Amino acid sequence: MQLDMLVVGAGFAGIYQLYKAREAGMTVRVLEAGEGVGGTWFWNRYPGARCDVESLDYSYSFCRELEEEWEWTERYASQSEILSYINHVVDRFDLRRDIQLNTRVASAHFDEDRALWSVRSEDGEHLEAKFLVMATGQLSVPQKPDLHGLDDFKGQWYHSARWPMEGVDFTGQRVVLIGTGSSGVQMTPIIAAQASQLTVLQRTANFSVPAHNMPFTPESLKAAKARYPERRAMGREAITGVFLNANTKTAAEMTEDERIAELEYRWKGAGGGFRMLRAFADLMSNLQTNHLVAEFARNKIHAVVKDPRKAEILSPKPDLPYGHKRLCGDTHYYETFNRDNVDLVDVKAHPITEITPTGLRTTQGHHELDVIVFATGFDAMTGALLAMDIRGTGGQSLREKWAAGPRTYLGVSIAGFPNLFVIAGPGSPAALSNVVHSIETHVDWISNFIGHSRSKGTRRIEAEQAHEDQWVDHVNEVANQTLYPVGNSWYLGANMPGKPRVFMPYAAGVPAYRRIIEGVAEKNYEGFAQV
Ligand code: NA7
Repeated sequence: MQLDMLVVGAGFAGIYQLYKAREAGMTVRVLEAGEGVGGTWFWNRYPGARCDVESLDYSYSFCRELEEEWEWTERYASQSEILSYINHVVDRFDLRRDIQLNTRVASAHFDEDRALWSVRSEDGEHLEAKFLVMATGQLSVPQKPDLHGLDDFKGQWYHSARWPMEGVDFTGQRVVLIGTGSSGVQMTPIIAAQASQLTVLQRTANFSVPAHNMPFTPESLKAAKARYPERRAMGREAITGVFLNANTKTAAEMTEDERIAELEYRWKGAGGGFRMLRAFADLMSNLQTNHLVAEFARNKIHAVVKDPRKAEILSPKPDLPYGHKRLCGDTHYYETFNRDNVDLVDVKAHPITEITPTGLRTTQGHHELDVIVFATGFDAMTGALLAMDIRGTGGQSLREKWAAGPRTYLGVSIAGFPNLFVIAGPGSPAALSNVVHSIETHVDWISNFIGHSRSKGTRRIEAEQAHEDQWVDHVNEVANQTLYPVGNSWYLGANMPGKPRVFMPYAAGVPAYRRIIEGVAEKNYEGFAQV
């Protein structure tokens, strides 16, 4: 079958790309590996799974009626509510008929003579399309440590990103949870409330801020919706694509009292979550300012966690800048360590040595267990793309091209891979932003470019190598002016053994990025060969 466009992935990105392609009168199909739509929100069903961007922002903005009719129930939406929303969008715009579920793409090869992408699924189905859009998500391939003995474990084990549909009942169980990123931080209080014993294995202490999640009342939702256009406009001009009431002053421009008041505001009710990252204008560029915020957070942990040993383990070390890893937004995470049935092990100091048939051993001792939960994250940003055998001109494989790290032009296009686009790809600010906003920006831009190409009758549109090289240099240059490229975050691929250490997102922020890609479009898509 030959189509105008094939889209891989039916999460937020693939669904909107389908909508736009349909609107442009193209023949289009979305291929999705899961048995339902939703991408990351389909797979990540672990207890407590919740978005860390507010629901009013973490939603499509392309349709005012959709914004008006959908009733979010909480400030931060749960996984199930987001999945319902996505399904609502799919049905409301009659998109389901062009989404093919249970179809995992194995390969995509560019046929140069015919200027077509030839795509095969793992089941052997073959499809062809002029344009191929990768909407495969940044966090879709789970990372699970290869622990000796797991196959012989007599209990159950689960990964946060492949959670059983029917859920897991931890009542009366002895549980070990490995990993303290967002997934681990969100799960901990919920598992602790059910399990007879929960032991959290932490490798690196992470910064977490109370999310202050709360239900909307009919009045508060109505009031928020009345200001929706203004809210969206503020989000577009915010560095993260979401309004976080950024402080425009640096820490040095404020008095000690003002600094403390600013931090307290962001820690307490009106603040919460990512607002903390906008406490000072120079938080991510000035180490001294950053230390101030980190110290404030460490003091908060010590104030909440009664056992000084646990508090110390939970406190991120001073050499790790605040926000270099994605900040977590929690609900009673630190308080949970005051429970008698919750313990904490520093597995950097006492590494895991093996899984035994009845438990897990660290260099400190053996834990008898019923359940192991891996909240160990993802092969982020490149994992899903490199899982497929993608080949461009001259048979060049993407795996080879990206062997030393991902290279894109503007985070959407790859030299040597014509008519292929990546939504929210490496080299774009998506991972550091409200990703739904970044997705809409990309899909609109890609759709305009494809419309332009179709109206001109060009066969191939493709990033030029020199422009890609310049962009990669620019992304690195910007990253090196920040405190991000420190530590072992998934932004750097450093959570994956053997993955090249490259800072993948574009750190100049959403508005600066949008102005660049709009400028490129205005100059007849500068940096792209169009033949
Ligand atoms: P993250 O944020 O990548 O967190 C994974 C956690 O798992 C992190 O604490 C890791 O420690 C830990 N980890 C990974 N491998 C191991 C091994 N081998 N041993 C012990 N601990 C390990 O993934 P999440 O799913 O929590 O969140 C991903 C994103 O989803 C998040 O940023 C939000 O955007 C939503 P480390 O820090 O690497 O030492």
